[in-house]
Amino acid sequence: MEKELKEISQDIRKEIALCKDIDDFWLLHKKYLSKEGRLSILFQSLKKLSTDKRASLGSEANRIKKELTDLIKTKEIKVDQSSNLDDYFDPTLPGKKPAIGHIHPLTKSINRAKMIFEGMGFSTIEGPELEDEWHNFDALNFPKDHPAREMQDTLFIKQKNREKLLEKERLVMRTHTSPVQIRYMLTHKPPFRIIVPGRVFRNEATDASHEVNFYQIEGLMIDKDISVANFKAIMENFWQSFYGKKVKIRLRPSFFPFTEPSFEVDMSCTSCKGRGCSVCSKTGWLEVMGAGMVHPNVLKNSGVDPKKWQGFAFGMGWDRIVMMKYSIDDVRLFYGGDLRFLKQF
Ligand code: FA5
Repeated sequence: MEKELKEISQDIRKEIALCKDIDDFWLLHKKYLSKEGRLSILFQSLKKLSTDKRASLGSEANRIKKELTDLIKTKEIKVDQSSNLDDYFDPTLPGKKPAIGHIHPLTKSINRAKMIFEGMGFSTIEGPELEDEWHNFDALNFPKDHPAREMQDTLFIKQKNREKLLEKERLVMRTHTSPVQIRYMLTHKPPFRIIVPGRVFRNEATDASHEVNFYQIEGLMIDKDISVANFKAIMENFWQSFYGKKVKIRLRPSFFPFTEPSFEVDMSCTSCKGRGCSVCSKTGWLEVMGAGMVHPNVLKNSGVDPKKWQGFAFGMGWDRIVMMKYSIDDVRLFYGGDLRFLKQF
């Protein structure tokens, strides 16, 4: 019995070292100190001993039991404090609100524009931001070496022996979404009714209404008998749905190599209510889009017979359209990453 008492004492000490959490200690208690535990069984067998032996062995067994119980308790408290405090979960505390991002105002409003145009039978198409000169200029009837190519402040891509490359090999950051008209017409059969939202790039100085990269939404509608009247009707429908009210616009004759006739659309500046401010360069009007009837050369370059098909195209300066919706007084706010601005949408 003395031997067994010694063994129990050694076993407990070994097993304590392996205890990692409260559950392990609970099992240890059960194994040695509970009613059916090894120590309790040993105490029961003491009864069978002679009075003398029971007295000496009993007091030794009691001493070991106390020592082991204290040891387990001390270790148990240590493990409890070190391992479990961090994991402690108080269900009564109010929860932490997770930080959730939200859609950028330009993307959000592009999604709205897509819905409106899709309701009028337009499909949404995308094209590459890194474009070649042929699609960005030549196919759109920009004369070769003509200053019109420079009118869009092009960002040309550095390439080895660039001057020896063909137009289809020379790369630029697309200056407008119009090249996607060509890509679409070359690969589809008329009639066409598409919009092309996307980012465009220009090498120009920034101010309240000019950015180096900004968004455009291109539109193209080609059919047998489309006229400027159709353009006006589609745009009026769009403005009405997008702004939820009538907006004041004016059409000015203009020039684009890819449309004839061409015009530009100005909108009464909502930032200053037409009185004149930095957004509209003190004119009370902000140019929001270019448009016109698609030039026959552009249709020919895209494999479409201009004798059979005709229609209009437009390119909206999307940032400015959104600025007019929310009376935003600087286009650069869209790209500054200032959460105080972005959280308002
Ligand atoms: C074009 O880009 C033509 N591709 C539009 C077009 C398409 C005309 C189809 C005819 C047919 P423009 O360079 O004017 O045109 O740009 C169109 C619109 O983009 C402008 O009316 C203006 O609202 C916006 N825009 C132009 N430059 C900037 C800029 N730096 N920052 C923000 N918006 C700009």
